[in-house]
Amino acid sequence: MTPVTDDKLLGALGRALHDQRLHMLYQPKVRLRDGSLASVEALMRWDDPDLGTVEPSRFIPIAEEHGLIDELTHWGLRTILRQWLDWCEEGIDTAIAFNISALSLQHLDFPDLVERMCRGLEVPTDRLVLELTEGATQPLVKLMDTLTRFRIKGIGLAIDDFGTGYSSLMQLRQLPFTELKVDQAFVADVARSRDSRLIIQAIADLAHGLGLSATAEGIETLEQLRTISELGCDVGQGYLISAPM
Ligand code: G
Ligand code: MN
Repeated sequence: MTPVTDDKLLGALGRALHDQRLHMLYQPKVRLRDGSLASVEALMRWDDPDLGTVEPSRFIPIAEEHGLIDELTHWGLRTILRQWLDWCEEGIDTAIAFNISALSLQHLDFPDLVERMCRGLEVPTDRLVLELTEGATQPLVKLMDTLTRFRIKGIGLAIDDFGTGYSSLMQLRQLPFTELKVDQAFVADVARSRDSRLIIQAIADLAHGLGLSATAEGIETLEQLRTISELGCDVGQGYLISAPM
């Protein structure tokens, strides 16, 4: 297939949003202690009739760059909150984790907007977890302000892909996160690499020391599952447990 230009992708993304052709998949995160459902992570998917499947890693940066990210975020939030209501009616009461662009956090009224959306649909705010990728994109003080507003409203905050970006331990200590997600690169290596095992154990200890739960993502084998449990992770997520569905 010929490579698609950003411009073409941007146009197609705008139309896909407008025509409601994006959808959401959900991947369970389970407590390693007893296998119970801790939460589900919502993952955006875009299957375009002309372009085929476009990965979020491709279309999110373009949406961020060209001013479509807020619309995408609002669509995502509406979608997961409605999904939560459907599940609730079926008797499934789970927290839903949603990936947030650092750009969305720059709007000071974003926490209020999220709360209003929850209220509007009568979804308790404590059933929502926002996953943020590490990396300082704005001054710590401002980030602290925004994140604290979320926590006051009862919304959970996970730091995603931890250990690969420029993780600032200072940020981790100061910001009010509730969950730390060990990047899947460490999990992928866990059987072969003593270093990765040491790092996962250290991250899990760090998380617990700071009062956060530690989640390992990208678990694909039984051996990885066993090892990350032994290293102290609380929650697991990955194809072995369930692919996004
Ligand atoms: O950045 P974040 O951790 O939110 O991205 C999760 C991505 O990883 C999703 O695109 C999801 O489909 C993918 N994923 C989920 N479980 C696994 C897994 O077990 N192995 C691999 N390689 N990818 C996974
Ligand atoms: Mn995530």
